[in-house]
Amino acid sequence: VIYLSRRARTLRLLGFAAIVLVIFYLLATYDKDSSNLSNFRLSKGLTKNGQSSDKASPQLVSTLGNFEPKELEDKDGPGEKGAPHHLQPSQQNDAAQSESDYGMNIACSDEISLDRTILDTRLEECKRWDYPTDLPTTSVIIVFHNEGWSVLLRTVHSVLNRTPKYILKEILLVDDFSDKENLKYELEKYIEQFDGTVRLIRNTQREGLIRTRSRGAVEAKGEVIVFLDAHCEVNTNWLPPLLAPIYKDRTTMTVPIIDGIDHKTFEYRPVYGEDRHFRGIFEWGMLYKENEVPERELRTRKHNSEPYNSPTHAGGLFAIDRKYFLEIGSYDPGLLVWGGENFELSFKIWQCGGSIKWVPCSRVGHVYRSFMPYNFGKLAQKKKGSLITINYKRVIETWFDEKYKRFFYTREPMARFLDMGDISKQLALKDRLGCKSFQWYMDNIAYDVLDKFPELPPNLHFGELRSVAVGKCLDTLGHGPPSLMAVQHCHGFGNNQLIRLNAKGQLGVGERCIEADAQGIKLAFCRLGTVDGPWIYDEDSHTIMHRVHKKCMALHPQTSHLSLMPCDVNNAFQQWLFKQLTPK
Ligand code: UD2
Ligand code: MN
Repeated sequence: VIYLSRRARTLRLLGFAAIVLVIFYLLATYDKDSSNLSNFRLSKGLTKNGQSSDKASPQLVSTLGNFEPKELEDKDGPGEKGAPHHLQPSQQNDAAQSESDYGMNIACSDEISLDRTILDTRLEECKRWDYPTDLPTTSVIIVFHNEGWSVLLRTVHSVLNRTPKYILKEILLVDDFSDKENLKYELEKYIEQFDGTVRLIRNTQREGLIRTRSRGAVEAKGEVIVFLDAHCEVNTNWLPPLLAPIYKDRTTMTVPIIDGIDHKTFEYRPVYGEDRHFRGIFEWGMLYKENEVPERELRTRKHNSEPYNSPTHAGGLFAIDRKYFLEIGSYDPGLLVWGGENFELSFKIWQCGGSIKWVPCSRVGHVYRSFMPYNFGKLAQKKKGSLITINYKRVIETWFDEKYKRFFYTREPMARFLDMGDISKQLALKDRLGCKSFQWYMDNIAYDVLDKFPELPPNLHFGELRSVAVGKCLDTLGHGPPSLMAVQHCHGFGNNQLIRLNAKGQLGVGERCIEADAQGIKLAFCRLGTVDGPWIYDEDSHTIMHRVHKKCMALHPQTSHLSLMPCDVNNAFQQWLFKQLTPK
C-alpha cells in the first residue's frame, strides 16, 4: 500500500487534470486539423505557393458551405449503385440491334432507372471541403445527335438530382439535327415536367458537335457553362468543386475526372485507383493521351484532393466562365464536326493567359462507345480520317511554333497536302489576345510531353511499302498491337498502309511501330520515350534489314507470312519499294 499525503494526492489530481486537458487539446486540434480542408477561403490573398491566382477579379466570400448531400439514397433495382445490369437471353436481339444503332446497349439502359444511384468514387477527403455559397449560376449544356433516349435523359436526371438547385440555372439541350422519332417529337413534352429548368433548342441543319457547343454557349443564360456529352451520369456533389476555381479566377477552365460507364452493362466504374492522378497530354499525331501527373505539379498542392494543372483535356466535359469562353472566340468555327477542338481550346487558354485544372473531387461517368455510330453528314463529304486531320492541321497551324509543326507533319505526313481553309481570323485572334508561344507552353505547362513523346527525327521515307515480288503492300489490317503485319492489295489511301521510316531506324504506322520477333513481323506499341528502331533500308538492294538480328524482312512465297530471313539481296521476296502517296 502506498500512502499518499494530502499534498501528494492534490498533486496527483492536478497531474491527472493536466493529462486530461492535454488529451482534450490534442483531440481538439486534431479535429481542427482535419477541418483544415474547409480552408477553401477564396478571399483575396489566398494563394498556393505564393503565386497569386487572383489576377482576375477576386471576390470576397461571404459564407462557405459544404454542399454534401445529407443522406445517401439506398435503392435496389437494375443497375442501382452503378452495378452492371445483364439482360435475359431472350433480349439479346434488342441488345445487338441497339449496339449497332447507338454504339451502346440501349436495351439495357432502358431497364435502369433514370434516377439510379451510383457509387461515390471520390477520395474520402472530398467530403470535407467547403465552397463559397455564392457560386456562379450555371448552364449545363448537353449537345446531342441521335443519342439513345434513356441515356440522354439519365444524363439530365443525374444533373437535376445531384446539383444544388439555386446554382443550376438551366440544363440546355441542343439537338444537332437528330432524326430519331422520339428525339424529334417527344422531347418537348417530356421536359415540361421540369418547369423550365430544362430547355431545348434545335439546329436546323447538322452542325457537328463543335459548332453546336459554341451555339449552346451563346444561348446559355448561366454565368458559367458546363459541357457534358449526352451519355453521362454526374457523381455526388460534382458541381461546386468545378465552380470554385472559376469563382476564384474567371480565366480558369475546370475539368472533372471522367469515370467509365460500360457500354454493354452500364456498370459505373472508377477510372483510376484512389490516389493516383492523371492529366491530359498528346502525341505528335495529336492523339489524346493521359499521363500520371508529374511530381513537379503534385508538389504545388497541399491536399491530394486539390485541383491540379493539366496541359489539355479529353474534350467533352468541362466548366468555363461563359463570357470568358466567348471572349476567347469559343471554338474556331472552321473546325468541322468532331475532333481537335479540345486541343484548340487548351492551347488557346494556356497560351493566352488562362489555365486548365483537373478537379479530383468532381467525378462524372461517361459511356465510351464501341464505335462511332453516326456519320459526319453532308457538312463533311470527305473521309472521317482526313476530316479530323484537317481539324488538327488548323489547330497546329494556329498554335504551334515552326519546330513543333515539323513534329506533326513528320508523324502525319499526308497532312501537308490537306486543305485546312482560311485561318487568318484565328491568327488575328491570337495576335489580339497577345498569346504566348508554343515553346512557352511546352516549357511551363506541357513539360511532360517530350519525356513520353520525344522530338521526332525526320522521315527518310514514307508512303506505301510495296513488295517487289508480289506488288502488294504492307498493311496492319486495322488490327491493334500486338499483331502480325500482312500484305494486301495496295489501295493508295495510306491509313493502314502508310508506313514511315525515320532517320533513327524506326518503322512506324500511325502511332504504332513495326518490330520483329520469332513469330514474324509485328505491329507493336512504340516504346514510350524513344523514337529509334532497328531498321535499315538499303536504297540499292531495296532490302529492309534488322540491325540487331542482321536479317531481312521477307515475304513467304506461298503463305505470305512476313518474317526475318537471312538477307539475300537478289531475292525479290526481300525487296521493298516505298511509294509516296498523295491524298485521294
Ligand atoms: C470525345 C469527347 C467528346 C468530343 C470528342 C472530340 C469525352 C468524354 N468525349 O469523343 O466530347 O470532345 O472527343 O470532338 O471527352 N454530337 C453532336 N453532333 C455530332 C456528333 C456528336 O451533337 O455531329 C454529340 C454527341 O451526341 C455527344 C457529343 O457530341 O453528346 C460528343 O460526341 P461523342 O460522344 O461521339 O464523342 P466521344 O465521346 O467519342
Ligand atoms: Mn462521348
